[in-house]
Amino acid sequence: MEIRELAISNCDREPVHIPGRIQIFGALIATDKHLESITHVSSNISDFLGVTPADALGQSLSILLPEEVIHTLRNIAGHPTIATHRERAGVYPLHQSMLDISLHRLGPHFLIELESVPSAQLNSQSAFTKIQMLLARLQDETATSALLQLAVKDLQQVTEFDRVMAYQFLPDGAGEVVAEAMVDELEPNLGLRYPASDIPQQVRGIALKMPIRAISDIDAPTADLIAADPTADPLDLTLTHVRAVSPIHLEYLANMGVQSSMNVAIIVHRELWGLFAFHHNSVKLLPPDYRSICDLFGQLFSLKFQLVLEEERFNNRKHIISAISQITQKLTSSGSFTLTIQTLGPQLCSMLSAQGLAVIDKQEIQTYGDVPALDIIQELVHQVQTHPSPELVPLENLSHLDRIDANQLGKTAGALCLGISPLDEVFVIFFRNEIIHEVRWAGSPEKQIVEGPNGPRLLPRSSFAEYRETVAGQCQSWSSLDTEAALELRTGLMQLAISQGENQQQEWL
Ligand code: BLA
Repeated sequence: MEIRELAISNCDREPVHIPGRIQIFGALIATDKHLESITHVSSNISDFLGVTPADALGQSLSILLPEEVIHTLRNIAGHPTIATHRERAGVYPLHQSMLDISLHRLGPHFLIELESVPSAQLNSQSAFTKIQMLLARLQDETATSALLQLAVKDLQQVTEFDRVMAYQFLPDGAGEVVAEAMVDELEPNLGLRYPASDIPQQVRGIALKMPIRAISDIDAPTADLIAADPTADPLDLTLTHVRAVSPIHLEYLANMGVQSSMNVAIIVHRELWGLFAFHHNSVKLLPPDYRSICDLFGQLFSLKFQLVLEEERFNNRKHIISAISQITQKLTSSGSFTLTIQTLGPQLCSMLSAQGLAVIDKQEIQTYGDVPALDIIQELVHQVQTHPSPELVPLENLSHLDRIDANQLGKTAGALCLGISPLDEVFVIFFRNEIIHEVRWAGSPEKQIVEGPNGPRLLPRSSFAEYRETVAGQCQSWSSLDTEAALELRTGLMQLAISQGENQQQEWL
C-alpha cells in the first residue's frame, strides 16, 4: 500500500469510540445488566457525587444514587430503544447541585451519565417553545438551499455559537460549507472545501448513531474511566455525550482557532448527508436541554430536508420527462432518429447541458455541436461495447482513457455514452467541453505524514488559509439527474426502435 493510503487508513482505524476517557463536563458510571453493581466509574465521580472511585467500584449503585433515581432508571431501562438511544432520566438535586442524568444500555452494561445543570438554565424559556419556533420558520421553505440558510441562521441565534455552518459531503467524501451564519468579526468559510480525511470513516459512522457531539473545551483535562475488573474490555462510548475527543481532532480544532465545537448530523435516507458544524472561540457547552433541542431539531430538519430534496428531484424529473416525450414524439413523426439530429440537437444538448452530440448507427456517425475527432468517437464506441454496463457510461476526463489522443479532443473533456443497442452498434454520445474551474480549499488538502506508534499517519493541517486549486481537463460532472434523463431518453429511443421494427415487419408481411 502506498504510504499516503496507509496514513489515511490509519486515520480511519483510530478507535475513537473507546478512548477510555471522558470530557470532565460530565461523569460516567457503568453498572452490570441489572443496574445493581458498579463496574466502572470515571475518575472525577467524586466531584459530582462525593464518593471516590475506590469506594464505589464493585459496590451497589445505591451507594452513588438515591432509590428514587434508581427507580426511574429501572423504568427507562425497559424501553425497547435503550440500547440504541441515550435517554434523559431527569434533573435531580444531588450532592449540592442539580444533576442531569441519562442512561443507555451497552451489551451487559448500563451507562449512566451525570452532568450539572447551570441554575440559569432551570428558568430559561421552555425548550418546547424554542423548537416550535425553529420548526415553524422552516415550514414554508420549498428550496433546499433556503432551508439550510434559514437553519444555520436560527441555530446561531438560538445557541449563540460564534459560527454555525451547514457542511455537505460530496460524492468523493470531501465536504463543502454550503450555508453559514456567524458573528461579524469572523472570516467567512462559505464555499470552502475540506478533504475527506478531515472526518475519517469511523467518525461518520458514529455521527449516524449519535447525531449530536459537543466538545466543551479543547484544553480541558480529561477523566479516566476506571474499571472494577482491570482486564475488562474498554467501554464503547459511542452513545455517550461525554466521550473524550481524539487528540488528532483537538489539534485540528486548535489549528483552526476553535476552542469549543458542536456537531449535529443531517441524515437523509439513513446516510450522512452533512453536518451542522458549530464553532466557538472560547469555552462553551450548551446545557443538556439546549443540546436536546438541537438534537431534535437536527432530526426533524433532516426529515423536512429529505422531503424537499425529493420534491426538487421530482420536479426536475417531471420537467425532463416532458422534454423527452416531446422529443420522442418528434422522432416518431419524422420516422428516423439520425435524420433529425440536426433539428433536435439543440434541444437534446440543452436538456443534458452538453455542447455536442454524436449518433452512431453501425458505422454511420452523425454529429451536432462541439464533438471530438471521429477517431475518438470510434474508440469510445469500442470501449462502451466492451463495458460491463454499456447502457450508460459517464466519463468526465476523456484524456485519462487508454488509446485516447488528447490532441484530438478539441474543446471536449467528457462524454455520456448511451448504448441503445450495443449488439446492433447503435449509440448516442453526449459531449461536454472542458471547464477550467477553481476549488477553494480551506488550506492545502495535501497533508503532512508523520510516523506514529501505529505506523504513518496524517497530520491535521496547520493552516486553514484559503488555497485555490485549478482543476483542468475535466467537464462539469454528470449529475444523477443527467444520468436519469439520459436513461429516460434511452428508454424512449428503444421503444421507438421497437415500434419501427414492428412497422417494418408489418410492411414486410
Ligand atoms: C472529527 N473532524 C471531526 C469532526 C468534524 C471534523 C466535523 C466530527 C465531529 C466531532 O467529533 O467533533 C472536521 N470540522 C471539520 C470540518 C469542518 C469542521 C471539515 O468544522 C469544516 C468547517 N482529522 C484530520 C486528520 C485526521 C483527523 C488528518 O484532519 C486523521 C488522521 C481525524 N477528525 C479526526 C478524528 C475525529 C475527527 C479522529 C473524531 C474526533 C472524536 O470524536 O474524538
